Amino acid sequence: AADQLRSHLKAGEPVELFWFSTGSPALVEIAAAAKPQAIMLDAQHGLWTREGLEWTAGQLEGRVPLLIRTTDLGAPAVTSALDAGAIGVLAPMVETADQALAFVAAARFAPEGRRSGGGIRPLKSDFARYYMESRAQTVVGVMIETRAALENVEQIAAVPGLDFLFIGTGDLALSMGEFPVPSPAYEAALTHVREVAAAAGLPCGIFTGDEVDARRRIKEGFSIAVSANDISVVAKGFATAAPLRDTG
Ligand code: 3PY
Ligand code: MG
Repeated sequence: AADQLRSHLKAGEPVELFWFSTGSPALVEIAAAAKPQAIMLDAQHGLWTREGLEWTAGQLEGRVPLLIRTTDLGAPAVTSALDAGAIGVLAPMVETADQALAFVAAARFAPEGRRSGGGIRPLKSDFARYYMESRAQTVVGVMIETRAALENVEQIAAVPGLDFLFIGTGDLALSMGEFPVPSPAYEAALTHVREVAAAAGLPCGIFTGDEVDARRRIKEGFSIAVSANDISVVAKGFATAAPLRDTG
């Protein structure tokens, strides 16, 4: 599953993600039956505990590639995500090349980086094999979602060992003063990030709210988009049950 995701990204083929914030391994299990191309657990804003990451990664192992958006840029956040069994990590709020460089180093074992070896899942059978596979397959992305990141996006995209950029549309709009009603300057910024990524040979992802939005962005040339997130799907599902109460 892991090598598939990496080769999709390398070939510039689109990847549609399911995104999870509620911290529920059960919801992920239900959603995985729909066979998404990859799953993202949001440890930054979501309710994921370390055990939740661990159990969820366990049930997806070998079936669906798992990515984790880390709580922050620190090495402990990266370590707990990858030790749990994620095959890739996404860094929130990266604003400089130095931050991206440190994040990549935390996610990759030596000689490429300085990731610490350990964790229940990596050690459970054959750590030598895990080490080799991780070096070949781990994917590392950073989010471009502030004004400062936009200013530094060329330097960030040039960081060695980076596999993709990913635009946080909500935070970017907030940071640019383009929320809640974005102007053409905001759309131009999205295009600019995508073009900078392409020039650096990197795929560019973007946060989207649903399948329609995801397809539209992929048509524009984005490589990764979010076709469903658990909060919206569950809210929409329950909303359809509400009118029944009015008929009684
Ligand atoms: C954003 O839109 O800012 C994100 O980080 C995606 O949740
Ligand atoms: Mg964000």
